[in-house]
Amino acid sequence: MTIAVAASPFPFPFDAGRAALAVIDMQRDFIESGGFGASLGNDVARLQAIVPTVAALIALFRARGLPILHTRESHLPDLSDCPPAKRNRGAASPRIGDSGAMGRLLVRGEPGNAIIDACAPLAGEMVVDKPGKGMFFATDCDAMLRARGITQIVFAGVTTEVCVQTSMREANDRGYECLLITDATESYFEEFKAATIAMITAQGAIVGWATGFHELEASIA
Ligand code: TIU
Repeated sequence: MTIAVAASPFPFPFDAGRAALAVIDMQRDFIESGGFGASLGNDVARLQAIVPTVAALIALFRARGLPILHTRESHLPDLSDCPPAKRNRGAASPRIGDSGAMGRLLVRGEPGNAIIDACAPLAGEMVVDKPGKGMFFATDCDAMLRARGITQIVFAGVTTEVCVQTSMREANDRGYECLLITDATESYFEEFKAATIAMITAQGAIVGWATGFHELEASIA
């Protein structure tokens, strides 16, 4: 059974039996000072503002007993999964793998690579480490979701135009229906968030749908 959730560009046909929440990269590396995002010169305070809404969205899915998948952008300590083309990018030093205030930047297992406490996964929830910006590249995400019968993905997390949008586009091409929760995602650049929402919903939901947390909550709570 589907529930019509008010969304742009038209109602999203939410089916609780086929839906999962993907929480993208709510990690200290992007949200706290001293992490990877801050090392690139970004203002991490913008991202901190959405934490309560992301936590509420996670709580909504938990209350409904619906599956949740958390991702972490991370690299192996030997950086064998970090191509030089990625490591050498970015005007600023330090780079991925260098030491920062919360350990080595964007390296798996380091304090800064952890998901923030407010969004921490519970036992039984899916947690995926991904070396790319998209959640499907070099991960088991597709198999994990298909094994659970998931064909719809509700997206939250950071950053809107980088890892969230890349993951949403990857999901769309794999046949998933995608719904972005606009107040549960954020960018370091206000204009990039707005542009992302506009471009994914354009052309009749060419990549997917967008709605606010309260619209989803009102429909499925
Ligand atoms: N820099 C930036 O905006 N984002 C990333 O590098 N990764 C994610 O979006 N997770």
